Amino acid sequence: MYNHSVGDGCEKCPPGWTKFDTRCFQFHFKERDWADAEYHCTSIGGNLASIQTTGEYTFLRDLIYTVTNSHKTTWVGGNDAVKEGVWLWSDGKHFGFSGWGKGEPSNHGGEGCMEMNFREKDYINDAKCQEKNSFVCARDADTSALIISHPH
Ligand SMILES: [Ca+2]
Ligand SMILES: [Ca+2]
Repeated sequence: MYNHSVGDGCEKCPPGWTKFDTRCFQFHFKERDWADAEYHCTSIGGNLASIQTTGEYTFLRDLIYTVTNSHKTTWVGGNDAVKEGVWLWSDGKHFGFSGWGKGEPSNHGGEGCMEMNFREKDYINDAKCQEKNSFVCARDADTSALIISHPH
């Protein structure tokens, strides 16, 4: 099943991924620590999701709610595990995010990984990377199909 939205190009997502803007997203219910979650995402051609816009954040909230029927706490791709206070996205995109929950990132007890829906709230938190959460992967939509099926 491909999600093909009119007006945003011809990029497609593989089966099981949901398209938003130019990327494809996939929620994983199985709880893993942050590194194992990122490793799993790379094994299927993506990374843990970065959050580039408030629109993407809202989309992710909705996606998680649709899949789990709750605002389940979920890993996304931000971390400052390499260097305290220097937040990076695991997909290499520039980290310009500022939508943290109040008082976060708190680095409480050495927290280094980003989770959304902290305590099922509309709240982005830094948590200990060893904790196990569901997670959401993202990858670029496939533009090769564009060349084959939609020459222009
Ligand atoms: Ca930290
Ligand atoms: Ca925190």
